[in-house]
Amino acid sequence: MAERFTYKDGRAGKGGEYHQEETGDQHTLTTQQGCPVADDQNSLRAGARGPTLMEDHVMREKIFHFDHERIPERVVHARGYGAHGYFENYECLSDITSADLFQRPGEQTPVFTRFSTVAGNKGSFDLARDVRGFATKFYTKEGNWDLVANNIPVFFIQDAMKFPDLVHAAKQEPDRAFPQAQTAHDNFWDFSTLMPESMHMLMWIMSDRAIPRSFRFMEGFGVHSFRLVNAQGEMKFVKFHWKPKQGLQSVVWNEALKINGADPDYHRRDLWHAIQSGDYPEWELGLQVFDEEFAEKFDFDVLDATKIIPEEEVPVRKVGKLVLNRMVDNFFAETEQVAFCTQNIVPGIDHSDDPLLQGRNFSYLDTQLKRLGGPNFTQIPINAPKCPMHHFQQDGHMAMQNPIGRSNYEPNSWGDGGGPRENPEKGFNTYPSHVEGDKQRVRSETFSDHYSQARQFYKSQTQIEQRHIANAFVFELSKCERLDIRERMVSHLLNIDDDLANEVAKGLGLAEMPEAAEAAMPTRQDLKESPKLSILLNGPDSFKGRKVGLLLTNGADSGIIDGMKQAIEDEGAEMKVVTPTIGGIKDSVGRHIPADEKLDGGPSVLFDAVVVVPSDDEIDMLAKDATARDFVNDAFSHCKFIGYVSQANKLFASAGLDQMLDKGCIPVDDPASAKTFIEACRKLRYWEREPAVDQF
Ligand code: HDE
Repeated sequence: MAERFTYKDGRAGKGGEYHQEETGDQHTLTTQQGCPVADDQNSLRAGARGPTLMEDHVMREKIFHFDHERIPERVVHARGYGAHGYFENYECLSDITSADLFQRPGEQTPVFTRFSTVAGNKGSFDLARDVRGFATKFYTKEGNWDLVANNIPVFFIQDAMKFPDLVHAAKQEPDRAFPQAQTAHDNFWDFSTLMPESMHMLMWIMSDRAIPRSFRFMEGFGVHSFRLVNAQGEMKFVKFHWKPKQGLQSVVWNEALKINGADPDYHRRDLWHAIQSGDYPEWELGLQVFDEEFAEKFDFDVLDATKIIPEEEVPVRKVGKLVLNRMVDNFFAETEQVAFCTQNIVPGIDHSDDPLLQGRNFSYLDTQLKRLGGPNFTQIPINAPKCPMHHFQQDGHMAMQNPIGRSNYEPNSWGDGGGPRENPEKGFNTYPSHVEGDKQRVRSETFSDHYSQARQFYKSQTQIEQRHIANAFVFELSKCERLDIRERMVSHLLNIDDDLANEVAKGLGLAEMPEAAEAAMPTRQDLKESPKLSILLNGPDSFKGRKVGLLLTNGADSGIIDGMKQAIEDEGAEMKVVTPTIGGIKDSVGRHIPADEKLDGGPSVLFDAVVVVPSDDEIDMLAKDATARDFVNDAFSHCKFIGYVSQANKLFASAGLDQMLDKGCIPVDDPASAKTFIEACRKLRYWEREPAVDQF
């Protein structure tokens, strides 16, 4: 079919049989039926001030279509952001899997990745305290493989049967329809404290993992054990990991609250901006491969999605990299309509009997039927495989790819050999694992340790991170109206770590310490710490890809601006100029420096580090300005590195910081010190400051 016109970049436009050359027109507005529109401003009326006529097919069609623009949002993970890219193999993995995409070193497979928050509605803010989805569709030569992952390696529940309850409890409460995009309310904590299996996950979502600096700086985890099967039919279990090459980074909670006000699209904007400016984010695909023998002897059940296998016990083998390098052309068509599904797997990869995974295999397809309106959503370009397809599935709503010819059943004897036919060699074969047992509704005894890994996670964190976890529990539980729910959580924490329980009890002002919760199994004290679970121990030691906000006034020293710009660029970071008005400033040599943000639209929470360069002439004004004071106060209390020239001392004094300046506040009066400043920023935050600014 010929397209009526193409866009400048060669994409096909809307249209049918005719080329634009034939119609000679690609500018005239038309209806969906292709009828040229003469007037798009006025509906058809009987008289200039009379009623609109039913006959107005142009207006009726326009409003009819608008009325039906929305489709149901995802029941969870509604707010998401996606990008295209590729996955490239480092090596051939034929020893462990026959999956075609893993056979040839250097080969690239196209992918689409969608990141998301879980609880909030589509229009909610990005920096909710929440799990992040990290779903990737690999368009392989043997069909689509979807790795539908999260940025946390465990889950709240062990059996899919509890998923609706979990999601109901986490989302806004049904009578009042708030709070939006947050777990800080009674229903969530009521449910989770009644479900001890959620304890390990609660530690993760109370940690800084739940407030990532951006999608670019977080890990991804397939969560469940999957299977890899090689050409000889040998099976190994595997856990999938994504490791960000940019390093791990999170924000602090007070910062997250403020970012949500300053830029609710903070994560979206970050990904958009990085990709559009050619700074393509990369993740390495890591495999934790283990066999049945390991599974038998491991401390926990590898089918229990509330458990990890520490990387120190089964190292992560990095087998390739994911590069995201192209934003979508149209958000709705791609990011909104993409349909990930755990049941989309390819020969060489298989499911395990994890009861959560088994439930997921039903849920995704089911929910997508409703969301996308019929069984043919696999024909939407973002969902369609890029490999050849031959099947006899037909008809249904919006069927776009319709078979030609007479045969629509298999076997048949029409045409050349009567194909397509099944192919036992090439086709997907389920791994023939041996299972037997009575049909019953039970939970395996091997799933009953709910506290040991929660403790291991907590113990593996640095002191700063441990304090963030305690603070997060206190914040969330302080939003619960019911005292008994707050107490119940502390009773669980007593089974995890006494110090943590005490900190939280103190933070909540509990009059008495409750009894420890009854535990199905005692908490193991002997699990080794796993440093890989800490964000701070796995930082990038680089400031690449980060942003520095330069607060400038008229007359700011040109040498310092230039030196800083150079040092920032040399590091692969980015400089953003913040000035009192959006018109920018004139620096000390009269040069116009354009602004990226006006001061009140560019608070310091939007930057990884800040530099304050006022002039003698304008420092008094700046020191009186409440927004400027917030700028430095927030940067300071969020433990950011602050570069400053001596004029800024007046601003620090009016912000009440002059007596508190520490080694994270670095004078940059000498242009050569810009380099030292940026080198210091590689630590990302000056955490040593935190005890001084966090008193409760
Ligand atoms: Fe999901 N999940 N999930 N989930 N999930 C959905 O599918 C579900 C779970 C994850 O960007 C839904 O198309 C059940 C774990 C991501 O489009 C739904 C259970 C993990 C996304 C669904 C889980 C995930 C979803 C909603 C427990 C990490 C967003 C819309 C048995 C490994 C994908 C949709 C995207 C989305 C069901 C648990 C990741 C309702 C029943 C564990 C990243 O089908």
